[in-house]
Amino acid sequence: MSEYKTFNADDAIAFADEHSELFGEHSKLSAEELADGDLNLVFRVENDKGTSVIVKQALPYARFVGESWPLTTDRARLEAEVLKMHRRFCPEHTVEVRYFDPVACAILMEDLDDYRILRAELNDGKKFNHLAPQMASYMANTLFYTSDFVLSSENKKAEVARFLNPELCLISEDLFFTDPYCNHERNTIEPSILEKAKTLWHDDALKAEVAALKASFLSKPQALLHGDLHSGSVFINSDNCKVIDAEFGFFGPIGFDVGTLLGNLLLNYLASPGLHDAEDSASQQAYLLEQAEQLWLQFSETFTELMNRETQDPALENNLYQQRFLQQVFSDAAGYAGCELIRRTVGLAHVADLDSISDAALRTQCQRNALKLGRELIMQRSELNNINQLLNLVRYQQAD
Ligand code: SR1
Ligand code: MG
Repeated sequence: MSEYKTFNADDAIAFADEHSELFGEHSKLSAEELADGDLNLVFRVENDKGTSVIVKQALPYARFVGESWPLTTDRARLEAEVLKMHRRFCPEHTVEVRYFDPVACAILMEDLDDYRILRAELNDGKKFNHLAPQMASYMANTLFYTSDFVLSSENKKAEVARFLNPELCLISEDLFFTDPYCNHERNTIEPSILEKAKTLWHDDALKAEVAALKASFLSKPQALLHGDLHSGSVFINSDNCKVIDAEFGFFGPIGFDVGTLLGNLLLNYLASPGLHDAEDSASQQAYLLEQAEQLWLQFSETFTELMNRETQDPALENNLYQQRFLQQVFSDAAGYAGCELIRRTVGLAHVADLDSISDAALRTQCQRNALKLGRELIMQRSELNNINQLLNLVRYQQAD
């Protein structure tokens, strides 16, 4: 392809045929467009034997808003490069990129057709005990091996530059740290919680803490993040999890990935009473808190082992420093989890966990709980010494 053109189904077939050894007979291929939801065009291309691949193309705008929101197609390169890098360090839990075309801004990747999106599974009340250990392993490996503990100073700076992602970072900066705390036209706020949302706009103590979290997001290039590790970016089945959709990746604070995922477990926890009957909700909530606990414990255990064993920089081998580093990641993660709860409740990009609660009064109560817990996590993040203290905050918080 000599110039960028938006793919139709035939283009996706031609692209898959040209760049995949799995196929061969063009005439026997079919393509269906999948709903990607947010930003891109996604096709599943399949042959008559049921072998399939995914073709994902970046559009020059944000798909779910429309052409009025232009967006760089270079995000496809960033996504392909982040996924390749993460797959180097955690092949089990990162989707495989098979080919990237920089002109078409299109990626050919593994089809996870025997997996389902984690968010949909959790909303259906499904439980997977491998979720926490596998995602902890994904985060510990991808984040440790792209950090200063391993990369040389020179190489790290080159990698930070290679993964600069200003346009997509700006989206996160606005949607996480700015819009929910003012009367922004991008926000979607249900009338029943408008008064609660307005209290955020005038909460200076909270806004000071959110400013500190934003400053860290802007200026703490600790590791190559996934950058959008919510439960819609994780595919799961009865054995395994795989992470997709890394177009928001950049070098940022490790706690941002950990906190985004933790925040999504907590969003599902808070939505649970609106999605299930009392007995099922109690059981789902117990499962989610156990996963949240294990996610942090296993992440910190693996990260600690890696720091002990694999640190290359002699100064960073210091044990006390390493403990402090991890404690800071924990408090960052608590804060970013809080931001995720708030922005998914009153910001632009909501989640089905809360929005699909059909009983309006219950939905309002769950949304209020999300705002309350979000605030507590942000405000108390530096005083929380361990995951049990954080989970107690979750268990015992009640909305006013
Ligand atoms: C305009 S993009 C809105 C949201 O979708 C993505 O998946 C990110 O979470 C982003 O904040
Ligand atoms: Mg996405």
